[in-house]
Amino acid sequence: MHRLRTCAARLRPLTANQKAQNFSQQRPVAAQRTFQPIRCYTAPVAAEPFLNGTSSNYVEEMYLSWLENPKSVHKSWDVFFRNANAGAPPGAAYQSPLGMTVASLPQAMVGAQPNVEKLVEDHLAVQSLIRAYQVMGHHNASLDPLGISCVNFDDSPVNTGFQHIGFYGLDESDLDKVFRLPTTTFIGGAESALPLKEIIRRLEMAYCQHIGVEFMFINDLDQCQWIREKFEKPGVMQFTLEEKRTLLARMVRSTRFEEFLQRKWSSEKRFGLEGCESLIPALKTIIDKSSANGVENVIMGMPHRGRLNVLANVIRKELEQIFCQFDSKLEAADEGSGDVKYHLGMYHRRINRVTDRNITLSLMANPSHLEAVDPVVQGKTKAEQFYCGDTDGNRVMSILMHGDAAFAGQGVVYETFHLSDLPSYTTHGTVHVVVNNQIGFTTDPRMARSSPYPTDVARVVNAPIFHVNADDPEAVMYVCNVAAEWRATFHKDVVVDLVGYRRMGHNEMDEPMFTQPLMYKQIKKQKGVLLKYAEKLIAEGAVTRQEYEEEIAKYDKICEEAHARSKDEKILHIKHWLDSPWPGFFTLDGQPKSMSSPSTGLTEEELAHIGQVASSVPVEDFTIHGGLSRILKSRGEMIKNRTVDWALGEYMAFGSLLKEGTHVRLSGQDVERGTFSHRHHVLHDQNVDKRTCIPMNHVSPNQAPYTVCNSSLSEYGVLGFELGFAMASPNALVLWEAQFGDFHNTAQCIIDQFICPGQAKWVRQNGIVLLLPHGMEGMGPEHSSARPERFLQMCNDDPDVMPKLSEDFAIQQLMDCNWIVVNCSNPGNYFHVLRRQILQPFRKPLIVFTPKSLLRHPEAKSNFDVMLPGTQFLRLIPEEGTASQNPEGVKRIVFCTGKVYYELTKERKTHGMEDTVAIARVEQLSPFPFDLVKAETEKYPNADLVWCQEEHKNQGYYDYVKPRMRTTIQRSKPVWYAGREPAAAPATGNKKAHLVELKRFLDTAFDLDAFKGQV
Ligand SMILES: Cc1ncc(C[n+]2csc(CCOP(=O)(O)OP(=O)(O)O)c2C)c(N)n1
Ligand SMILES: [Mg+2]
Repeated sequence: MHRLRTCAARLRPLTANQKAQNFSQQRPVAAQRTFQPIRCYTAPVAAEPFLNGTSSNYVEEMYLSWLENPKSVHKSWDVFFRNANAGAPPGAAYQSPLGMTVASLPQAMVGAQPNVEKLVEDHLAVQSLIRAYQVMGHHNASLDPLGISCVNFDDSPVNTGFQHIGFYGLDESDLDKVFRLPTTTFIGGAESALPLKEIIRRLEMAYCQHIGVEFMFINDLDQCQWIREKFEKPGVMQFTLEEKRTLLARMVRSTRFEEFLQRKWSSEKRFGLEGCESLIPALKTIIDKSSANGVENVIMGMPHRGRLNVLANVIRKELEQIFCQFDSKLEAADEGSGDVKYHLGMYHRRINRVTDRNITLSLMANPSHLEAVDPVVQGKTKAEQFYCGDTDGNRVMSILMHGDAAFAGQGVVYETFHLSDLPSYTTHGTVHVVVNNQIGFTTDPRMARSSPYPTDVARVVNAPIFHVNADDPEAVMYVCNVAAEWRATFHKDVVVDLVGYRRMGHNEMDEPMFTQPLMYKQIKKQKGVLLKYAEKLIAEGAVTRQEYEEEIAKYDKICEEAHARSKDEKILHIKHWLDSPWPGFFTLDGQPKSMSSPSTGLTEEELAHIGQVASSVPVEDFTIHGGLSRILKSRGEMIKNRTVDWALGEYMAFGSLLKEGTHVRLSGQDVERGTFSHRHHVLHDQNVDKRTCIPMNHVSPNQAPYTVCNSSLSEYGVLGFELGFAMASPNALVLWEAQFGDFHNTAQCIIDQFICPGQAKWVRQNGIVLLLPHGMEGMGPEHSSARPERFLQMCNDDPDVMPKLSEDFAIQQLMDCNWIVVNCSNPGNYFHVLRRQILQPFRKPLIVFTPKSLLRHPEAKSNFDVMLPGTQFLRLIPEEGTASQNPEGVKRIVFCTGKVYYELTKERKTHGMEDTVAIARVEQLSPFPFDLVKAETEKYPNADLVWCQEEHKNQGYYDYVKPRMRTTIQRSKPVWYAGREPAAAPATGNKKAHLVELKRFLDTAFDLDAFKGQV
């Protein structure tokens, strides 16, 4: 009704001035023609019988057209608009035009003349039909090369096609009638009206051939128009001879590569691309087009299927390097476990032959875990954009490939999509290509997803989805061109769904007929896409058979020659498969440039200066919350007293690194303020909406930028993203903080598959920092444990071997480990370990169990003295009190880590045992400080040894620490346990039980007879 009213208002008589304006105006473009509510609702045109709510749109179309050219509309409408403009009273604007007899009408209009209402209805029907094609045409597209389509639309009616025109109130007699085309279609090309028959034919061509376009859910009119134009305009799908020949050559390479591997290594797994060979020209098209649009760096992620082919024919890894991977006698030259050939990454800079521009292509190494690499690719892409100042993604982009089953099934796909438009995480559009072979291992789509297409997940971010029959390489090339252009134009994600099949089993050894007999009978009959395309081009005269055969022979020869060369390769260098080189960071043979760790301390002035920034508001006229003023004031007091609490310790580390030129990025849920409201890195003006200030960016004029960003509520996606970000450069401190440490388990795949073994599998270092709030504080089973036992269990140091204690033992140990696990008991040590992460000459992941109650604990503060030049991170903090004065008299050393230290010291005081019990804090759990534990145990010859932890016995650190302590003391004494008993849950939900447990294990720790008689 609203639309009718605005339309009616526009039909009011125009003044002479308005008329002049209107006639001289261009016809407004669709984007501008939004229907603003106009307040002239009084125009009483509702009395015109045919101007009902649905017809108003159509009438308005005609009216605008009539304003431009009165002859462009039917004569009856011409009369009507003239009358209406002349101010005809309601109900009187329509007159049967004189002279419009049946005989005088064009043939197409016969029948319509006496009934204008019918004419309007028919036009509306045609509009609905056009819209139906745009919305649902893809249901009728011929997407499946096998013709057995597995897409299930729940029998929803698809009312397109000649046979369904009755649904719209049209019939066969209307087919030759000419209808005006609405502005929401481009099928007319230069024509503004077409006979219905032609309208349908063109819509069928646009929407129901080998391309199915899904886009009408996008809630942006410009974007919809853009897509409509790309697919509806007559003649868009035409290619030059040159383009066709290039496409054929690419198909030859893609197909013959797989055939070559099959011939040479028929019993090796390679997860070939047969049935979806057009993936290669698809990717090449996206890259060519993007390169032409200015992209210089493309970062890709993909699963197993067709990976070797992508390496060979898209990234252009030397073929001999690929072929030699099939040689089982090849010896590994690098340290570490390495990985199978279809997981390795690659980095290559070359000239794009089509655009003649430089392009860097990298394929990220990935684990078997499907889709896990998606956020990692995004993070790496974001970092590359960040470091080259590419704020809109014009120079760096990502391409993600997916399997159909994995794309629909893996939640991380959704998590990654939801990062796509967040300011601190967007990569300004990713092109997704789904290798949709309509099967996942042995499972049919019907059993693998509840949505019609595997791509429906992309709809949540309004990404257009282009389904395309992979057996039509030209259609594939076309949609890939459009996808690349879409990204360049709108900087948003887009999906290409390449519908093909899988000629072999899941891998080349697998028998698919066990489970998909009919599908595979059909596949066996299916002619290969290369052959089909070659025949098409030969028939068209685009190539001769001889040229085609020569192209094949040429590529086969390339393969054969590379194969011969590959036999000379005796050693496998995983280094050659590095996806993220760090030029200049290592020596030429990949070693650290030095093996010393400089002091991580700062001068008094630097500490005071950063402290001052942390306790003030560095911009004018900025009103902060009263509570925050008090926090800043108390920070100021601490700085005056040369002390830091946890938040200030972190501030000192970040601020100083930024000042020294290291980018710092802290990401995670609510990190800007801090889950525990201790951080406050982003200040909010209490009077101006969205006005914020980040004091950390005011430390020094030439400092590196500080990024602190609240993330989406995702762990898997966001941790993967930050890991990728940290991959791009060694000169950044990238930290991910879990809201509570236990939530890291929803990102377990990133931890287990990438962070822990990344260097061993892919010779690639990474300095990511995980901040995991941890501690038993009576908060129940959740929110208590960051699961230290899991991280420690995955450390690669040997519990049973006492390492050689050389001078550079500490740094050598760090160099050899797979990650560093720490639990700092004071902010000074936290400050040092963060700075060490950047100042050490290599990069290792750092896992930090961070405190909760210690954030505000009056004793958990550090003096500037422990942060001055010459000071450093303490891997172990020995007993420094009374007990250390008279070591002979000490009866027990309690080793512990983290917050329980404060509970132990308090209890010791209560028991008056300061001279008989020493307490040592293991701050760096892994790599284990064998040297310092040894020194501490040797210092107290008469003491028994206790490991005390607040966690349950089967959790926490005990299982990791005990064998290493035993090795340190050559098993000369037992290592007793004081802590909670084994349990299934990390903590009790009952506060009282919590306190009883605490008292019990503290009593044990200070009962010198507790372990008497035990062996
Ligand atoms: C997270 C995860 N779960 C299970 C597997 C085991 N797996 C390997 S391939 C595969 C089927 C994948 O199907 P699809 O995504 O369609 O790719 P296709 O193999 O068909 O190319 C499965 C289930 C895996 N690799 N990763
Ligand atoms: Mg599949």
